[in-house]
Amino acid sequence: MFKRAEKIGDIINKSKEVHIVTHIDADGITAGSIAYQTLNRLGKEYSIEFIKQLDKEILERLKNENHELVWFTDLGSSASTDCPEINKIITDHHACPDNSNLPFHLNPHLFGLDGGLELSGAGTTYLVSKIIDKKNKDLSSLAIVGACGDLQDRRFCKLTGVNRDILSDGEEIGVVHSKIDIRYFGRETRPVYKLLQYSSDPIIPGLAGRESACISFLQETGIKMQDGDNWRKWIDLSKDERRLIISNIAQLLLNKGFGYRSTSRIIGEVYILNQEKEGTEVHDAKEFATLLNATARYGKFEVGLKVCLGDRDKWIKKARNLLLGHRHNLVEGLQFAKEEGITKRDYLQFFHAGNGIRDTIIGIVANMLLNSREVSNDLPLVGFADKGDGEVKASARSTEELVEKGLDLSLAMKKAAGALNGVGGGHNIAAGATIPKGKEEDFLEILEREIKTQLSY
Ligand SMILES: [Mn+2]
Repeated sequence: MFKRAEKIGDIINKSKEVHIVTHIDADGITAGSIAYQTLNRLGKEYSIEFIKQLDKEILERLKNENHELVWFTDLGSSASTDCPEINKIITDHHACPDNSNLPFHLNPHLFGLDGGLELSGAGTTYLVSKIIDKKNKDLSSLAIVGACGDLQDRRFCKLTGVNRDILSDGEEIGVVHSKIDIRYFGRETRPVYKLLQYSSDPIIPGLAGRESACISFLQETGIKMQDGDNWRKWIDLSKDERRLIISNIAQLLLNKGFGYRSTSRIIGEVYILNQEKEGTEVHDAKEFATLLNATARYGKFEVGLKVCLGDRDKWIKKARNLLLGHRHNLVEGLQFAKEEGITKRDYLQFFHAGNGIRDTIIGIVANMLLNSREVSNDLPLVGFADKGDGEVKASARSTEELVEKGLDLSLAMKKAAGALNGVGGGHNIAAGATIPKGKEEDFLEILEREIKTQLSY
């Protein structure tokens, strides 16, 4: 892998002008930012664009734009053998075809690693950046944010694989550190009762989704929720208070018959960006990733990019405003999907949001639903959303348990979409596809057949 990264570094060094093409999610934004900063420091001529997915039209346009070099980050692996006219390099971690082991292509899957877990798009891009110049080790913090954005800590409640080496780089130069703490989202910026209310993985029985129950729980535990007019956040609590809450949550889970496996998931590693101010969205890697998800998914590419490049003034304010909208959209989206209703079939469950949920956040909504108490998690969940222009986006989300049983959504979505003249792919636990509108039923049928085959091995 390092040889391949070196080779790609050489290609970059020899080029004068490089155009970066990256994905709109948090991993894509951090990956693109690492590439951007790397080229900036090399004094290259460079530009960047953010796209939802790489399709034939975009490839055709890129070909006509005649860039000296195109650098695909957090995408491009599925199209690595297409359009040889484009002089390109790829640093991606999505599933890739067997014949794509090419000198300009860096992807953990080509080297026997699990790209869904051990290295993200930002991490893969970081490897090239670091090989170009050791000074780029400061960008390791962005690679950690990217890995968290892609939930790469989910299986072991901590980052593993090459992600661990990247973490070591960051710790070595002091830009990031890890610690064991509660894994729920919002340690730094949410009132404690909100952190409990939105808990998932594991869901806290009786508390998740219930604001007043969370408030009573904290009162009964003897935790002061406010400090003057301010709501106390998780980071404002004393060690003893934190310990007490964690043990009471564990007790709740055990009383409800949850086993050690889910109970132990309450705590795990969290990642702190040392140079950021405590209590801001960019101090905790998971919260940073969510802030980024509120930008490019809504077309506000520049906002995410500037925040990654270090702006803590005008652009982070814009990002915070977008985050309010993003939160609102997620809550509405969840509500909308629940009202539409989830249809269960033999090997999958699905909902169709039509125009009710943006195609760029349908995957996040599907994942939140699958982790909520209202939806069973024994079947993968597919969410559809209209994209316009006669196309429909399908986002599929699964669980670690199903992956362990042999489920590979990337393969299944690719096959089902391919059979209908669409495109699909991603990771075994999370994948997406674009298909012609009106073909949803056919798509589900093929997808279901494929899932059945995978699970029966
Ligand atoms: Mn990614």
